[in-house]
Amino acid sequence: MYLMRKLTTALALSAALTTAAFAQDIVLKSSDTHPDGYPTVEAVKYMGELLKERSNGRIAVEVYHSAQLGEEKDTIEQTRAGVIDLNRVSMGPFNGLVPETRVVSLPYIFRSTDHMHKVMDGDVGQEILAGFEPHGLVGLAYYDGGARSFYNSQKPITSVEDLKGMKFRVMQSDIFVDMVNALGANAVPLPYGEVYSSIETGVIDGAENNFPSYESAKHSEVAKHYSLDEHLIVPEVLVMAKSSWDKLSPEDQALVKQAAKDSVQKQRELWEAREVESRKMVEAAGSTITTPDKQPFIDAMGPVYEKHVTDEKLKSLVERIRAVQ
Ligand code: GTR
Repeated sequence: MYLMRKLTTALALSAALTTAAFAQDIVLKSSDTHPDGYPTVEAVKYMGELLKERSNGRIAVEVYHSAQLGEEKDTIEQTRAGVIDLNRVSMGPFNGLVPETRVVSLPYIFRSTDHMHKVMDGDVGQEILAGFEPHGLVGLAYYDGGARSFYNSQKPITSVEDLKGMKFRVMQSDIFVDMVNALGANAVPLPYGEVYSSIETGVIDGAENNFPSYESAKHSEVAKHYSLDEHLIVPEVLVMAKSSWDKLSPEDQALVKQAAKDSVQKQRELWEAREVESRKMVEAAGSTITTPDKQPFIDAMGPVYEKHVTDEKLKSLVERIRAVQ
């Protein structure tokens, strides 16, 4: 009898635990190419903390940093397939899939980070986020990715002329290929994870990125000449698999959306600090920074706009972005 009672209690207890584990716990798997501690990684972790707290522990986010789930283009496909729930990616690799992302990938489209914030926090930003939906994704929020500039292993760049004939890695998008070609250099589209060894072995002369990426991916070890031409300000985006989103109740969808939104300010603060810190680190480690006159770089972008800004939707987006003060 005693044994029976003990057994029944044990069974009841394990059933309760199982129900709790299966019915209540939602674990969202999230991907990022950057290492632990990077502002985007920390922002998604923070979003996870908010979600856990606000859902009384029912919803958790697990961040797989350092490209553990693959390079960005592959993780985008895995997210569309619902294998990955959340993905923090640059807008660049979306250019072939989501036409709305092309406008923010145009060189010098934003005058400053402040201008970018105003645009992305407003109607245009919302419209671009909505552009992900027909492609199996839900756009949740934008993060900062600073300004991208060229760096290389060969020589300091002080003018557009210095770029002539050099080979630079770009993210996998036709816009970036044409951007580099318009500057008289040669573009090599490659996944992020292949940049270091490609510079080291001389397959390419350099790449282009912001200070935190240049520093954290250690590209600064193999390409010591950084030129602050700031040709791209491409926002980062946090997307969710549409299939994972659809599995959530409307209440949980609202929680996810709000937590993503609330992580934006946190990311911006972390980003601002990391930009300064990374710049100091690379300078201390021997990188030299030149500041070429930007105007000739801007002037050289005419053909890129002529080729890529052809349909009415994109034209009007460009105009609306430029009109934001
Ligand atoms: C970084 C960005 C990454 C990735 C990388 C790249 O600035 O945060 O998402 O796109 O650039 O150049 O591939």
